[in-house]
Amino acid sequence: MTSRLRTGLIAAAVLGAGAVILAQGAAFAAPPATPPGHQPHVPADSLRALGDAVGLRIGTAVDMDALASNPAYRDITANQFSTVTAENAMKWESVEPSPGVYDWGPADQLVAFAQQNGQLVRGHTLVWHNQLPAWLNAALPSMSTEQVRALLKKHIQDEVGHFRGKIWQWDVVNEAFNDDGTWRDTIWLQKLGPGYIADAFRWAHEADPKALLFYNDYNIEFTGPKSNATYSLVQQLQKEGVPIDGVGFQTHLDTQYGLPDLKANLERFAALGLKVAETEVDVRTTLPVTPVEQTAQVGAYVSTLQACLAVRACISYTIWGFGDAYSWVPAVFPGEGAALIYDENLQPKPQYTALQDTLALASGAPGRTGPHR
Ligand code: 9MR
Repeated sequence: MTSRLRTGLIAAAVLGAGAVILAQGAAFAAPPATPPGHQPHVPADSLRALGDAVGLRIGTAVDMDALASNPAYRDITANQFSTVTAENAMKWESVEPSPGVYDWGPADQLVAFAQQNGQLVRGHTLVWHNQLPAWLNAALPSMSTEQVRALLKKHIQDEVGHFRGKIWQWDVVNEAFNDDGTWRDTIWLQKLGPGYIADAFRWAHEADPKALLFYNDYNIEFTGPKSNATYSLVQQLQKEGVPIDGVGFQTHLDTQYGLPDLKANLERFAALGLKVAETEVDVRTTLPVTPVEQTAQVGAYVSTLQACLAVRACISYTIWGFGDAYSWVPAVFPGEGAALIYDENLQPKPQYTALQDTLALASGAPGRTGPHR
């Protein structure tokens, strides 16, 4: 089957599945009146206002340069979203450019912006193999296990401590598995063994006992070895009494690879007593975008949002930026892009309208009334 044909079939399947879920939701009583927005000026048809009505936080990753320089970007960030994630500003290379010298500036600006606009902050990310400072990459290989342990603990506790009380969800550990479910061979695994994950959660919890602590990864939306490995990890952590609160499903999708069985996957993690969240949603396709591909993109946005709406433990739906001009995709997947919900000129695309409609239609869905969790 050609990939184009496959895309079309997927789109049709998604739209069909959507109709079923919406029909189920419509059978339930209308929710109480929408709680007042956090800001008087939030438009009633904004994603955040529509999300408020169904108790779901709608989020975006934020590019701090765009936030500082582009008023339209700033307005959309404030008006459309009720939670924000630092796309890069809280990563280790951003916050500790030289050993022991912290630069909290951009991350603090994001937290201040969020507070001004009644938004909650997802902290991203404390332990990762990417975007480590150059000085750290150079130093790590010759460090002893004890030194690496002490350094990682200090990083986590300094950062979580700096933002104590201001972060809703922390991505404590990011992308620890390979797609086949084996441990990713990171410097943390090499130096500390897999126990670094439990330690990271314990250290983060000590520094901010109220923050929700998440494990976050991609390609765990699909049932399979990676999702199963994550499930086993979480069960093991729970057995050991490690303070883990949730799992973040990044949800970076591509129209040519079909759709994940996300709802079932969210449900099985939720059944462990965890929160779940979609943390980095985007849906890329080959450029230029054909009508069929755009239909598939719309379908994927709708189905990922419906999966979250259908699972009570799913507390936020975050897209990885909103304007195509700022997306990470074209630099990493040459020839692909258009993954977000606003175009290069920050005009809303059909993907945006589809999210609006999906939220509006979800008002009668079970468990989707009342205040945010
Ligand atoms: O969007 C981020 C991009 O600006 C950075 O250059 C890139 C570096 O690896 O990281 C991107 O964000 C990633 C996120 O932190 C973790 N999941 C995958 C995201 C896309 O690569």
